[in-house]
Amino acid sequence: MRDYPNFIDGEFVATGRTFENRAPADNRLLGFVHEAGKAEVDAAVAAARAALHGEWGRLSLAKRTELLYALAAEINRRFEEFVEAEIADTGKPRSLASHIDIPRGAANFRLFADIVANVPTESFRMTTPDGGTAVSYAVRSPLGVVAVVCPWNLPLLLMTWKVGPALACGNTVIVKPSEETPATATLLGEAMNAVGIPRGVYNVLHGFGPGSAGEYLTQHPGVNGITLTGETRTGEAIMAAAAQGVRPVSFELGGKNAGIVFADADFDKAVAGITRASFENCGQVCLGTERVYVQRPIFGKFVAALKASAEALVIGPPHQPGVGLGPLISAEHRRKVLGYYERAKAEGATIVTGGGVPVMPEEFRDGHWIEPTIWTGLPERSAIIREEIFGPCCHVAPFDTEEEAIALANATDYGLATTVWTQNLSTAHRLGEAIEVGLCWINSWFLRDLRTAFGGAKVSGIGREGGVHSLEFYTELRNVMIKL
Ligand code: NAD
Ligand code: 6OD
Repeated sequence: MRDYPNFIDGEFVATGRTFENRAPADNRLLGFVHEAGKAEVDAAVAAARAALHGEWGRLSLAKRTELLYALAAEINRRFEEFVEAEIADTGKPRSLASHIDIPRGAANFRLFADIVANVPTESFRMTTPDGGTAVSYAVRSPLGVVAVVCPWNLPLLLMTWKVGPALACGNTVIVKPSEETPATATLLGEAMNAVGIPRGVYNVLHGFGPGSAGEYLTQHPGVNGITLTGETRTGEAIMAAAAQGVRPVSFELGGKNAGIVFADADFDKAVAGITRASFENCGQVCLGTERVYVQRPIFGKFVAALKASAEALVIGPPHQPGVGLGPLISAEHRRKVLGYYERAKAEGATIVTGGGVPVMPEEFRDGHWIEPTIWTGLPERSAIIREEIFGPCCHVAPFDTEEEAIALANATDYGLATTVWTQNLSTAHRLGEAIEVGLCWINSWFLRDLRTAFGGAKVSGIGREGGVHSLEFYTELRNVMIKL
């Protein structure tokens, strides 16, 4: 049984209030999480402010970079512990945790240390009105104390995707992990201490959103900026909190992403790509595809192949070899997803495959398992096609022309990502420009280069992070003008 205390000013801090942490794969009790209240939020903000103006603030960029490299190495040294902690909290297949989540956790520190160490700032020379000369240059300073509010689907990956650039830019952070996944953020506190990151630079507050650590943290006037990965309605609540004090926000929010498959696509690659996009991480990926549009000449063949591919996914516990689909994160989330499964049935969808709960071996009966599900035949106005479900499911519909595919993809309030499958280069470029999203993958999905801009359009987010774009949020840019 583990305890998940808060991490404040370099120390693990228990509180009198705890809540249970259970494993999604079998619902076994993993341990107790210590909920932070207003006093812990005050303490974390004070520690983060002190570090900002103390030892951390005085470190040279070279030393900061060295520490972040050491941190990445420490994550790799304790790789197995991080993998097992992530697996226990999320129930995801070991192959995902060990090939995606934890390696990215380390890479997020290495890469942003490199970028910040190498990014140039602008400088200009000008003739002044009196005929003299002036030179100006830009200086970047840290934003300050940054609140990092995190979801549960890729806990370490998404948390370090924010903490990496924030620390590389010289900020201090207070992380609020999801109440569902406290483990890896807590473990990272140990890694921070082990490599000598000064106390107060990285703080972790556990708890919930409204009426708990999330709300208290984001409302705290000592927080200079807030970065959130989460649902769109959480973004709305946090944006209202950030209005007090006119504090900047960076949001990566929900999606209802379209996959578009043209008749000229490499068929097998498209089937494999959409299978990943719809079912990876049990569909709990903001970039996932819950709406698939397939050009009519290949529609029937594609639906049959996608069905076969979904049915070939092995549903099972994280350590089972060959497993492709883990459980959903919680009983509550499964109730929500199954609600959509019922609704699809009630609305007259054709259930191509799935639609229910699989029978699991006795020891996993209490896990939050669900079948990968494919529907056809629903009208575009259906909630199944309009609302983010965040489960292993997709609706597949036919289209005829490129214009129609673009219109269908754009007919949503969301604008996070799309995946397009075609062998026609011109079609690819046209869709890359026409689809109203932050991320357009062609003949690929979730292919990441951390130097590139990442974020969502419309209600899917505000701002872009990644590469030098992260500096826009995590630093203040000052212009220095010198009259010579
Ligand atoms: P969520 O919005 O419910 O919770 C995210 C975090 O916000 C949690 O730590 C939660 O405790 C906190 N929170 C909730 N309400 C709050 C409030 N009023 N004030 C302060 N904090 C609050 O999201 P989730 O269920 O954990 O994650 C799934 C959602 O995240 C999906 O909508 C998914 O699309 C989105 N997501 C987006 C991206 C992206 O990059 N765009 C990535 C991953 C997940
Ligand atoms: O890869 C990333 O940097 C990123 N932010 C992924 C988001 C995945 C959403 O579930």
